[in-house]
Amino acid sequence: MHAWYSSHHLAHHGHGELIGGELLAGFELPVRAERVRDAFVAADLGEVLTPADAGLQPILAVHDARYVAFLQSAWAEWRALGRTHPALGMVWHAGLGLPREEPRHIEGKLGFYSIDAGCAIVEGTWEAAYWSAQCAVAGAQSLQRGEATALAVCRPPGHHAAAALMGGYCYLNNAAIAAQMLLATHGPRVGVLDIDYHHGNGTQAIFWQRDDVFFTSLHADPHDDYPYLSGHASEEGEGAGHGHTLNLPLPAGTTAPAYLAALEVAIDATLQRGCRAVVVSLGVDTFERDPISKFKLAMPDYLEIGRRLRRLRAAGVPLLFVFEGGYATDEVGSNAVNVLVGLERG
Ligand code: SP5
Ligand code: ZN
Repeated sequence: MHAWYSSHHLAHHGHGELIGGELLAGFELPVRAERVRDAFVAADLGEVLTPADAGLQPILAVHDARYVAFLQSAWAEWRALGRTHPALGMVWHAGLGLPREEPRHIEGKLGFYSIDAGCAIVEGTWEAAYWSAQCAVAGAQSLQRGEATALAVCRPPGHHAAAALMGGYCYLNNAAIAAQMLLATHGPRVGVLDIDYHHGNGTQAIFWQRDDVFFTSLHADPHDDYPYLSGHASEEGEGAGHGHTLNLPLPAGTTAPAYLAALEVAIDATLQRGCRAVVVSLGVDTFERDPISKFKLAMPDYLEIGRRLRRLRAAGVPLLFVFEGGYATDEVGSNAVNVLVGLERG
């Protein structure tokens, strides 16, 4: 198996985060992706490769062109105001139900293109987000060449980003970009299995009205945790997409037995829908010592998650793992890679 990694992610750093009303040092740190890459090497699972530049096309197949242009120019526009600190919006559109026109002022744009205050923009944010997406693109291409498994060591993560919205540390939806690509070779239906602790609201929104991508997510009950506004079991997709979204919210304090039972439900549904490739949004913020989460998975549980995923492999379904959340920096690498070890070695 190959892991796709780009050191460009290091350019996205030095920003804080609004936590409980205070601007504090953020949790989404560069060391996270370094740890995942290092653990992949240490586990001797395969080669770490640097993605080629596939350009904007695969990104624009999922994201609005004006949103992408905003991400590219946001830092320069912020700097033009004389500011050198990270850019963070303070004005939210928040569904007034009125017509939406793109603001010209950067303060307006930051809000217009955000679901929350979780996405500060620094000088290297676009560079990092672009290459994070390129890792996912290269991972999708691995599967398109016939490989059974690949890992995209994406950072920043992606599953909270929608077609024209950033949020929750995410700018470009790496998993959605990969799933969209895989439709061309593995259609008519591709799955996204999101096992990050948080609901993959951006991915859900992107595929909400579509029947060609089946989205299923295990996550904290939105009554307990971020993103609060979505992730209920009652959300099943709309129009042609009805029945192609499956949410499995779990309570605070969830441990392996309940988690693995929900994972089996998600795997069953993915097979039942006839998905011919699956993108796994691999967040390991379900870990018991994760600093922002309330699930209680232990290190060996990640091996077991991988073992359970063997059922997809046995059905001939290739798997692309796309790194998402996981903030316990000492264990994030081994937890993420243990999923792959469980899959490969049982
Ligand atoms: C990709 C991903 O995992 N994004 C997560 C975004 C979560 N944003 C909300 C963070 C709230 C942190 N609460 C901290 C409680 C510390 N005790
Ligand atoms: Zn998360």
